[in-house]
Amino acid sequence: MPPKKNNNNNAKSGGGGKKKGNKGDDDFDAMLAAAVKDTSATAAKNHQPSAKSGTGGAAEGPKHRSYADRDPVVPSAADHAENPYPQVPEGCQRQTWPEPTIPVREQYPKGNFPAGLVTPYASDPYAIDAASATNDGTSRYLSEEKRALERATATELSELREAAEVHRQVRRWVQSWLKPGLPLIYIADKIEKKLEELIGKDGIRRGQAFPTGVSLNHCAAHFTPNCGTDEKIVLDYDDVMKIDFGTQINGRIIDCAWTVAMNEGKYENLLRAVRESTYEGVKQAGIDVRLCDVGAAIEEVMESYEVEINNKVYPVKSIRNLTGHNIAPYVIHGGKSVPIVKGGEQTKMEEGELFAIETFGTTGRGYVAEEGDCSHYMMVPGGETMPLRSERASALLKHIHQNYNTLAFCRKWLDRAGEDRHLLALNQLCEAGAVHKYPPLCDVRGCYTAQVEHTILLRPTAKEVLSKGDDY
Ligand SMILES: [Co+2]
Repeated sequence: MPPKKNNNNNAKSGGGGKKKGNKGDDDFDAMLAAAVKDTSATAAKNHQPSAKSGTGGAAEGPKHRSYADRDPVVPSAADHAENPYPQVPEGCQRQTWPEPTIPVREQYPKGNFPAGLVTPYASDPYAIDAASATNDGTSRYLSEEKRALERATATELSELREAAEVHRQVRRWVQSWLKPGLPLIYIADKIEKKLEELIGKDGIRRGQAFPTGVSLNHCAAHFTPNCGTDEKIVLDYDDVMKIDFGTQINGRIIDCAWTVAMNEGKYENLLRAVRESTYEGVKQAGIDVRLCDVGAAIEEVMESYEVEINNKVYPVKSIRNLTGHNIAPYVIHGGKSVPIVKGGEQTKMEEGELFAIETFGTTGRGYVAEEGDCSHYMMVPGGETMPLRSERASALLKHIHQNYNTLAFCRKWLDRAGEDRHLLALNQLCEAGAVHKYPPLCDVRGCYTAQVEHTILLRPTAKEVLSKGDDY
């Protein structure tokens, strides 16, 4: 999920949201901790199981029923011949196939979740000081001090790895049944339901980190169907769809996305361009690396591609007003942007930071604007304390605070939770500044956009590409 687009058409990020200084961060952490505490108290009460599709009865529960509930249960077994999930260590349970059914934490009862791709830093600024100085990027790994720091963040790392494993398993399953003709809302519902099952949904402690993006073609990001007319949109054979969903455990977020084209051959070079550009960004990222240098390297790879669609050759361009970003606890966009073109900020990446490295390629003009009805929203930190005149708006804000806090949410989720007819109140919350809207971000009509995104952790001793799988 990319940050809110910056309105300037150049890459220089104007975004004022520069929070520095640890005091503010500490206050914010305390606030979040308090929020988590009171949410969990009400979580059991608020948790409604989805409505059963009973025959003809006046069913209780949410009016907008999830499409995912209408599917028959698929029998599954861990030793299924085509099971793509990895074998697991002794004492763990292998995931089932053709449908994953075991919550990931039950698979790994000792908490030994699989690591992502761990790579040494390409250049190690501390290598010269280290006793074992070898400038091959391994000295951080050998440093006692750095290894001690790792132990201090073991819980965070374990939560991130579990969230990443849920992402890998959900997406691997999605890839097995995606086909043209499926309504986008059905795809999003199925992803969300499976995610909740595998992560062990628990209020805002465990669950989805933001709405499931299923943006098509010229739309690059921030589209998910609203209930109503959007339910009619189906995936076409010739569509290019960005599937962008996030998982989170105790606010530790995995933000990871890929692009699907049923007519894969037609868009092969566009898909390859974003994949290779993101890999380049991941490769460049590191402690003390300047964000502008990552952007320049990404753009160079992106621009080395062209794609021929319907007998016309298009250069692939980076979308210059979309970026990657750092991630803070319960906050998807932590304040730093990772550009995907040259000319960005000189700010450096720092030890311990979590980054979403995402690149967007396009056959269009190379920048996006807001277009169409909004589905994505997010409460601003502290937004729950804003005074409001309307009672309906106050009640909605309370619901948002309890169920999403500062995580992004979508209108469909409000409907399903019984908060239907919310649009007026939601708009009032936006006008009051308690909630921000994130409308679909689109390049010019008729063009195609693609995205690949991974979440990486700049660990003291090594860089870990947490969300890396054998698919991408
Ligand atoms: Co993102």
